[in-house]
Amino acid sequence: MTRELTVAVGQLGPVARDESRESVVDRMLGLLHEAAARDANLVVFPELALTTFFPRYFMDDQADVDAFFETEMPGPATKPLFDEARARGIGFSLGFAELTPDGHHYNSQILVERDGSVVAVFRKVHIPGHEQHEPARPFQHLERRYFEPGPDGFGVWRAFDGIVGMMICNDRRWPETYRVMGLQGVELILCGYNTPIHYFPDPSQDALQGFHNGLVMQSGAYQNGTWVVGAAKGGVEEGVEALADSCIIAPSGQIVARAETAGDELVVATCDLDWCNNYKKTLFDFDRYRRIEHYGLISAQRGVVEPGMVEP
Ligand code: CDT
Repeated sequence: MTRELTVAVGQLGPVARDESRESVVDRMLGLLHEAAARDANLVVFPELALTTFFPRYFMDDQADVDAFFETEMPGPATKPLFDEARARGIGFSLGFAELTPDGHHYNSQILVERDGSVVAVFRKVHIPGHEQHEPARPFQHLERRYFEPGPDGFGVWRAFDGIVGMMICNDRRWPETYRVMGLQGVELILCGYNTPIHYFPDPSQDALQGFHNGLVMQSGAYQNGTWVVGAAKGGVEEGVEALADSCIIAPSGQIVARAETAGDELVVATCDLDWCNNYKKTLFDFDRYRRIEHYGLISAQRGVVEPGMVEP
């Protein structure tokens, strides 16, 4: 028995600040239909897919912020996506800003099975950027103002005949993200992202955005013997250029499919989940080779403590 799953990335190009959710969902439905025509089992859409990447704007009035958040999923604008996916027997994952009934704000990603049932909602753990308006920047990155870190960590779920996990954008840069899921046997990690090309704190990284994107996801895939799917919102959105380069990465670390444009585009690959075992049962047989007695600092300490320093 092989466990082959055909996975599609539904990469999105720019979403204008005044574009309605209904219009974005229409674009996503177009990609979903194309995915169904290509016999895909699952479509992965980007982080904060339903609106423009609003953390680039400083907003003082919480009502203006909350207008970018979803209070229900599905809601009136997103229900057609749920209905159409269920009708066609195709699953999907979608990034959205989540406002919970008790008032928490998360940067979230939902996973929906082929029968329309909700598998899980993951909440982004590593929240990048800054909290206050920084006028020197050409655009803001105020995720730390608008989102709380997800309290649930990196779970995995039995779905799509495999073991599936999620991470969102900045989470993909941290090796702990993959390893925590790897320790739960993850076989397929789904990641939506919005990555501006310009990184204000160190513009020397601008030219390396594509390299770093591949570097982190390919090494995370290889070192944990898992498929990794990266879904971008790319292109020039409200004057800010964002990385595209959506891709599907095998447990070998090889990119097997990649976006060719920075716009709405479907990227498809058939993923054999049994390929994971080539790595999980050999070089990265965790139970046989890991030396956890030497890894304590990773969860005991957050920042760097150099020799001679007292922990802050
Ligand atoms: N959305 C997101 O997490 N973006 C960050 C940008 C860099 S930090 C300002 C990323 O890690 O791609």
